[in-house]
Amino acid sequence: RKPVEKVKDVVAAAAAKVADALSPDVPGAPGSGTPTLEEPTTPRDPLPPKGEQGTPDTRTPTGVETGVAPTAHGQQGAFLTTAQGARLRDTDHSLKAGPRGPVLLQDHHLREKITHFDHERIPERVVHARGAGAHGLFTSYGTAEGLTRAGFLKKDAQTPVFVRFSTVLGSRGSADTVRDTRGFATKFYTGEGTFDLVGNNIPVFFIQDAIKFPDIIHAAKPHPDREIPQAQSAHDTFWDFVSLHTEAQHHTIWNMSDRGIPRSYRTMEGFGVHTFRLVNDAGETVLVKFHWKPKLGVHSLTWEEAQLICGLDPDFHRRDLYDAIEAGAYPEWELGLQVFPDTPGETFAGIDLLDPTKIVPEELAEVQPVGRLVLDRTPTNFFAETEQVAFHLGNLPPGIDVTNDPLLQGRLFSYVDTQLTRLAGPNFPQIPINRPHAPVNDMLRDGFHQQAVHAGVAPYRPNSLDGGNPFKAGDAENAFLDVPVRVAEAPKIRANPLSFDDHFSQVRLFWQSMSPVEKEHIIAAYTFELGKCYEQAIKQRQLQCLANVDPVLCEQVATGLGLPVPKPTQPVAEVAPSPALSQMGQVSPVDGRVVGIVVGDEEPDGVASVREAVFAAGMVPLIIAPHGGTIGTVTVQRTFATARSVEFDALLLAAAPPPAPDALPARDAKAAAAGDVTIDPRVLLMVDEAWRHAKAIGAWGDGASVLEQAGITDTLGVLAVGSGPEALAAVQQLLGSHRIWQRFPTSVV
Ligand code: HDE
Repeated sequence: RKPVEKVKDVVAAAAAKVADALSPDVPGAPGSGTPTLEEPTTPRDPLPPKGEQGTPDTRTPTGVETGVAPTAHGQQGAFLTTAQGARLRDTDHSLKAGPRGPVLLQDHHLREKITHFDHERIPERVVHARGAGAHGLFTSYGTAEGLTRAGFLKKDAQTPVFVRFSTVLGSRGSADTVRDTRGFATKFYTGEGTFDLVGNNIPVFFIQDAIKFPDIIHAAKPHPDREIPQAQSAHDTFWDFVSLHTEAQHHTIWNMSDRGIPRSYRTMEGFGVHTFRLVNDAGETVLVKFHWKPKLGVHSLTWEEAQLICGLDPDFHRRDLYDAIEAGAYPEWELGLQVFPDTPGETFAGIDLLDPTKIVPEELAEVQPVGRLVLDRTPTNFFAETEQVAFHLGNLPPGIDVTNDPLLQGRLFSYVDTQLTRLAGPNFPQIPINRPHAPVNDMLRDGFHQQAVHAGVAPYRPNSLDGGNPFKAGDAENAFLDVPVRVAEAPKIRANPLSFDDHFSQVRLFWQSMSPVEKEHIIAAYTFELGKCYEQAIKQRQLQCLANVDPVLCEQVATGLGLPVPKPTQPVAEVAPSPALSQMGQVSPVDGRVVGIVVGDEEPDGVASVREAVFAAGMVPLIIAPHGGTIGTVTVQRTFATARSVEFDALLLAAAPPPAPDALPARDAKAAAAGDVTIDPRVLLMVDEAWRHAKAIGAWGDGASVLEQAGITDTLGVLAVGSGPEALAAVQQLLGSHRIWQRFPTSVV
């Protein structure tokens, strides 16, 4: 007999012995009688790539095709293999000496599987650890052509991009809706080299010099002893630092405003923060600040919503981004530039353009649109793309250059440095998400995780052995130009320009530009955050800062804290407000807004057509019912057990569902039994919260009686009307203004 058949006999005999040896009371063992779930037995073809998603670029960093099929590591093929491609019979049992062990060291599959698993995690980002990303396309209007030679800003140029949004303070698993600054980092894969615009949703920063970055971050991160609080600035060390290091006060007031709790990444502005220098074909330069303006307007959550969502849906912003893209409501921003003459003083209207704690109000320098960004693709793999993407301010194409902003200069060092640890070595630009789309021909060699098989023997210049390659490019070949700006002749010194000493005038500018409702929110935020501090001295010191900003702000926060109102230590600045800083008064498109529709056990009149109409308006309808499944012809997306008002931008009530006693807490069940409550209390809570958060509420048919029982008699933005379409039309119009602002109290300011 052939040896291979003998082996098969031996294997079969061993298997039979194993089966005999297995104790029948082991679940799933032959003879145990415990049913096992059936697995598919026929291999199938690999799954096609996710809709519209391109395969990773397989070019080496030298631009040469590797020839490796991009799906080779897709883990979607029919047969399970080892990392080396050997097919496997079993991945459920380790190799043992008999069924009762011990496990054998020679089990290479066990060791490979567990060793790889043991090393799956990489260090999270030291800041901006929590994030979500998406792919998209940037289309240039050509309006910046005269200012820069950058090809991606030429008319109609289209550039693929990857954007990562983030919070700053929290760990990778922290909640999305905490009060914090948001990162807005964009990688433009331009044909002339990658351009990374690594910005935030707040146009200023806490510090003026990069050397203070470890200080502000150590102060803002959780306390080193107990590692709490997570993803919060409401604690002593943060307020200790910002009240002492008063250049942080401008950024801080933005955090305390509604900007610190965005409704969605889609409704955030983005800012490059620093001033950059553009250079055109003629070598002429201008100074610019980058702005992203969201198509949907700038909108925020209320503080109560933000807190509730931290518990109810910690992935709220991430989910919102993915859901919007997958529903076809593609998030969109316009890129704009504030343009300033490149004068030797690097100031504009008396504002130092190198001071990253200052803005230039849009009323003084209009934001000029230069292109449009549309995000239309979610990542295929979170780790490979969103986690491994590595941004760096020094990734600049010809036509864009840096300035002497000391914060920017320090950042130029920090990003690559941190990635050396986070992505384990110097070859992270070769990771698919980081690969430039421009052909690469560098002389960087070797290092951990080198993916390229570099040909040639002379990765040095000058050489004769590789024919003198690679050659240096000049103007004609579009080489990057370090703009030869004059460096001032000055002593070597650790100091700031005098203009950097103004720490309060723009804090006041921001405060003065807010509407009364926004001012109320700012007062409440300071009162909350300082109220969470333990040290009286820290609270008093921060109140001292607020006294330099505005007497009403200071007095109100002091009253909330029960502390005396300090006198200002310097005259309160005279400033002209900048209306562009306020979020109120905008009317925005309603795309992707979420409308909850409450129904009962039976399909109410008009619900199906209202649902269709919500879709047709580009919004997202979610039917909320007493139970899952379907109600008549409509499918249920949320039940009274899973829904909470904070998920919706507006609420429509099409029924007055009665309480379901067994689904109620004891107190509500008692009230229901007594006949005091005739509507499910969870619906009443939803309506109450929607009202409190100033959301539009529409009702028709039986739905009107819910408003009555919820005690909502104020008709501001609450509409009981004759039919579903009428209710929707009214609510849709109100949604354009985001909230019914008049519902917030403004008694104080
Ligand atoms: Fe960052 N920042 N930063 N930062 N930053 C990082 O780089 C740093 C600053 C910003 O989605 C780190 O790869 C220093 C301003 C974003 O991957 C690190 C200073 C602005 C992201 C780093 C600043 C930002 C980062 C951590 C003071 C807005 C997330 C992980 C000089 C204009 C990018 C990493 C992503 C990430 C350093 C200040 C935005 C440590 C030293 C100002 C959006 O390198």
